[in-house]
Amino acid sequence: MFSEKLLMRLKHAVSLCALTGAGISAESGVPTFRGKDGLWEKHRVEDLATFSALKKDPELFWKFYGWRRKLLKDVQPNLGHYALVDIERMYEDFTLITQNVDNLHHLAGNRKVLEIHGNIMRTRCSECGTVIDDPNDYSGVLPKCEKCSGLQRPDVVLFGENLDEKLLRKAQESSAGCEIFFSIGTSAVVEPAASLPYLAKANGAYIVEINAEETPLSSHADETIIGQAGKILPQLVMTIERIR
Ligand code: BJW
Ligand code: ZN
Repeated sequence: MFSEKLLMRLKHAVSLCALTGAGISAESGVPTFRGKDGLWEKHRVEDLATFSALKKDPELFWKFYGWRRKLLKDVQPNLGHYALVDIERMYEDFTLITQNVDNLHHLAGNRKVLEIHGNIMRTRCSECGTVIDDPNDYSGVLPKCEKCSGLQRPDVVLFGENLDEKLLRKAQESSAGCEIFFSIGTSAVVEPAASLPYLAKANGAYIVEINAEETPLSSHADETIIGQAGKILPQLVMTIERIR
C-alpha cells in the first residue's frame, strides 16, 4: 500500500504536516460538503456555508448550523483521528492543519492543531466580534450579542471571508518547512487550503494524498492512496512503528 520511497521518507523524517478535510470525519457520521452526501433539507451544504446565505436568510443559516452543532455533540473521533494523535507522538515536529470545524481532532487528543476554518462550537458577534466559547443551543430564535445586540454567528470561516492571518501564516510556514505532507479526506478545491500541498511540494516535500476518490491534487501528489482514512491511517501508524 505504501511505496518504498514513502517508507524511506517516513523512516528518516523529522518534520511532517497533515491537512485534513471533511472526509476524515465522515466515518464518525459527520456529513461531508460535496458529493452525494452533501445535502441538508434539499439545500446544498456548500451553498449554506456562505456569507451570502447568512445575509439572505439568517433563520435558515442558523437552523443549519444549530443542527450541525447538535449532531456533533453525539459524535466521537474515529480511528483516523486517533492515528493522527499517534503520529503526533512519533515525530518531533508534526503540524495538523484542519479545514474541519468539528473539534474532533482536539477531542481525539492532538495538541498542535491549526483550525484554519474556525470551530463551530464557538459563536462570534457579527458586529463587535465578541466570542462566546460555549454558546447555548440554537432554540429557533436568532442569537443576539449581549454587548451590542448584533447578530451572533458561528466562529467559522465562510466562503468570501478571510482566514485568520496568523493561523494561515503558521499553516503556510509548516507546509513550506515539512518533509512529508499528507492531504487527507479533502476534495482539495477550497482556497487557500488547497494551495498548501503545492507550497509544500515547491519546497521539496513528498506529497501523500489519502482520499476516498481522486481529486485535482491527485495528479500532482507523489502518491495517492484511495480508500477510507479510518482504515489507511491506522495502517500507516503500524508501518511507521515497524520501520522507526
Ligand atoms: C473520504 C472519506 C473517508 C469521504 N476517508 N476520504 C482562488 C481561486 C479561486 C477561488 C478562490 C481563490 N481564493 C479564494 C477563493 C474563493 C473561495 C474558494 O476557494 N472557492 C473555490 C471553491 C473555488 N475561498 C474562500 O472564499 C476563502 N476565503 C478567502 O480566500 O478569502 C480571501 C478571498 C475572498 C474572496 C475572493 C478571493 C479571496 C474561505 C474558504 C472558507 C471555506 N469555508 C467552509 C465552511 C466552514 C464552516 C463550516 O464547516 O460550515 O469550509 S466551505 C467547506 O469547504 C468547509 C470545508 O472546510 C471546505 C473544504 O471542504 P472539504 O473538507 O474538502 O470537504 P469535501 O466534502 O469537499 O470533500 C471531502 C472529501 O473527502 C471528498 O473528496 C471525499 O471523497 C472524501 N472522503 N469520505 C477519506 N472516509
Ligand atoms: Zn456584539
